[in-house]
Amino acid sequence: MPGRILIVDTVATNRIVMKVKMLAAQFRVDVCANRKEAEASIQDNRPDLILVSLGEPATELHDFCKSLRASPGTQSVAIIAMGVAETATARFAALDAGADDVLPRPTNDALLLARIRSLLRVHSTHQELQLRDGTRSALGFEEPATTFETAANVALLSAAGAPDSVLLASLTHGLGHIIRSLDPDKVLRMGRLPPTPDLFVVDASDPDFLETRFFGLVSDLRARAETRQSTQLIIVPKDADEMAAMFLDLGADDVIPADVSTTEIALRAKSLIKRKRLHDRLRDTVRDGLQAAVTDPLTGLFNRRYVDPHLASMAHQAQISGDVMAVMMVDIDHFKMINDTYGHAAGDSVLKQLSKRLQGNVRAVDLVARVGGEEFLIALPGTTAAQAQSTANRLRQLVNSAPFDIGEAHPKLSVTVSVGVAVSPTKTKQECRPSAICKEADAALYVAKSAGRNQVAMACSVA
Ligand code: GH3
Ligand code: MG
Repeated sequence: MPGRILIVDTVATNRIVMKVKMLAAQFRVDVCANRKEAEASIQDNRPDLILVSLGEPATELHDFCKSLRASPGTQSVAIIAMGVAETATARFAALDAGADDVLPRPTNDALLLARIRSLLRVHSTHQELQLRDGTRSALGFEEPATTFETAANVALLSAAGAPDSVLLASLTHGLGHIIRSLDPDKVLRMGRLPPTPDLFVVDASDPDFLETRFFGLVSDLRARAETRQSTQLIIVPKDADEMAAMFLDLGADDVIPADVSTTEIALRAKSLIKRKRLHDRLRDTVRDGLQAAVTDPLTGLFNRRYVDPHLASMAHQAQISGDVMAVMMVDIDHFKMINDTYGHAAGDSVLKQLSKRLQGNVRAVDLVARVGGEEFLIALPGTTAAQAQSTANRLRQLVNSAPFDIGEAHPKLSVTVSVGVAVSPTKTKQECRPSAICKEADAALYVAKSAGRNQVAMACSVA
């Protein structure tokens, strides 16, 4: 995983040693001796992660972290603070200012590198989600309304089955959420854990316990579709750096030794939940935005924007397999009259019901899309002209056979459709251009309309 690391250290030998380590691990490295230099360097080359040690007074470090977090350009950059005084208060203050982790000196190299890899993973996920969100905005979709924040779901998994009561109490108090205590073996056996926890706190601090059992648990939670996006905070025994590194490489988001204060554990849990929520929100926004981009809000069918690339890939498949594909254009007859006579709402209701009838009576592989006001396109892969003609007639009769409900104020309404059908060229003709097939289907629809409506017409090339 390539990444750009900025080393900020007031001590020259520390800078050199750290630079050698980072270069050996294949990272791109920038080095600065103080905050001012660092700020200039960040302007030129934004790092993915900052390894910072600014000595005393600690306020310099805190101010630096806070300013990075406050700026939109650097708020997601990972920060590891080093050389922080080894007291609970000093560690807490650095984390509270915005550092992602505080590592003591001298550092265990395996742990430091595992920590960096883990933070870079999160950083790149964040960047990717932001990028996609940017694309969503660029496509012109509105910002989503901010939703009400519900209580987080936290699960505590403890080796001994029964949770450490002090830890449970401090998490409950510190997070203000209800914590579910679960048996790790049961979690491994269970297929589902509704509701899916936002955060798993795994208490692996009992030194008598088999760590491999927890390694399996962490990677299993990371691999399952249901819990893949949940965050994981692992509590390991004191001085178990190799174990901590292993957990991070298996996908844990945060690993802390058991001797840190319970307030620090709660603070770290809180920031993991916050990050998970932010990522969930970005993911939902992107998904909803993309969905909105390709669907018609009235009928829920795909729209024209979706049809073009879909037809292109269908045509490509048809060419490879030598199969034919068919395209139908379906248009409601005298729809304007429905609107004029019964109102626009009645027209909308017909459009919705008709969409359901069409969608419910084709195969799962067929695509039904609304491509105009009262015009629908149906693409049918692997379908010959004869099969398409009979499907078109079946759909036409299905519309005509049962009247449409347009509200209590009006009697049920009989509706008819006209259909134009075209198919792709057969194998011998080779090229299959979707736009040409659609054009032929359009022309056939025109023929069906001219011939009196409520009928199916085949394109000239297949008639
Ligand atoms: P033809 O049999 O030749 O297809 O005639 P038509 O009346 O169906 O076609 P025309 O193109 O003259 O009129 C289509 C009408 O569809 C006009 C337009 O106001 C209406 N329309 C387009 N989109 C919507 C919509 O979303 N809801 C409603 N209720 N009406 C729509
Ligand atoms: Mg019409």
